Amino acid sequence: MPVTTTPTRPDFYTSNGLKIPFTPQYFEELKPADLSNKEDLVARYKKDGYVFLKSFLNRESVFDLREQYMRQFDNKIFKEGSSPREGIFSGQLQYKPSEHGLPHHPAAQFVKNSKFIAFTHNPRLTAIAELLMEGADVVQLKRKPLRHFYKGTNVSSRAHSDYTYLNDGTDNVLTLWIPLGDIPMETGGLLYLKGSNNLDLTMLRETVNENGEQPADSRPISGDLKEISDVTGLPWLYTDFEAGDIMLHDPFIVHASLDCNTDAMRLSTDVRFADINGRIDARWLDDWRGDDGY
Ligand SMILES: O=C(O)CCC(=O)C(=O)O
Repeated sequence: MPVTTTPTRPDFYTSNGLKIPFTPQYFEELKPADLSNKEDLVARYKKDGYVFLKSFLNRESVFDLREQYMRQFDNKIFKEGSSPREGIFSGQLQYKPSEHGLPHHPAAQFVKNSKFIAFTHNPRLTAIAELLMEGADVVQLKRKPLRHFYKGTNVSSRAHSDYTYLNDGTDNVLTLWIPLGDIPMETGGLLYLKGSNNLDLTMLRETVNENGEQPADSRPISGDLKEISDVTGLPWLYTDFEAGDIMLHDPFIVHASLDCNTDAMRLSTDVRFADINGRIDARWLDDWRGDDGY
């Protein structure tokens, strides 16, 4: 069982190195849903664009997978006296963050590993996706990104909505975000912009870009989470994720991650389901690679 303590919060967090103050204006705590109340789950998903389920998966099975992944790396990346299962960073990188998921990188191999495939095909994951997609027959998309972030790199997921990346097919798609280990806020917790499932993203993009940022990749909205919150007046929903927790979200809600600032490395995957009767975006039919450009 995880040891739950009340964390001491800093004055601010960072995402991609940019500060966002930890105040009620910018942050609101995410509330878990009750798995036994199926009607409420479906209603919440429709209204809020997400459902948060605590301890949905077996904690040790999550750490088993974490260990399998971490064992592919040289011992030098692990802090002396720690185990690959814990995944505690020594401060010495084996691969640059920009190499993540390239064909020679362990992440690109791992998404084809039978243990990863078995984990992501857990029938309970399919069943909860089917429930929230209101009984649709669903297919799991083969492309399942694996994210691995380290302390001190200031690399995290910029604010985006999933449909931007899946827009050549049905929008009846659901994402399951699975932390592969404990991911409290300071390890790079995922954040959801409250109510952004109903937001006009075109306007938001224009406003944010007018305020200065002209990124090379136009798909993410911005790395500046404070600015997004200032522009929309919406707070970011947060929690300290524990191994076994899952998030389910629709393709429109805006989400982003904080920087990893702990020795514990931040590992997660995204598993997506689409309505089998819709057109499936062909870019998502093959294994994820860090350089596939999608
Ligand atoms: O794990 C993360 O940081 C977010 C991943 C994500 O949102 C995505 O792949 O769409």
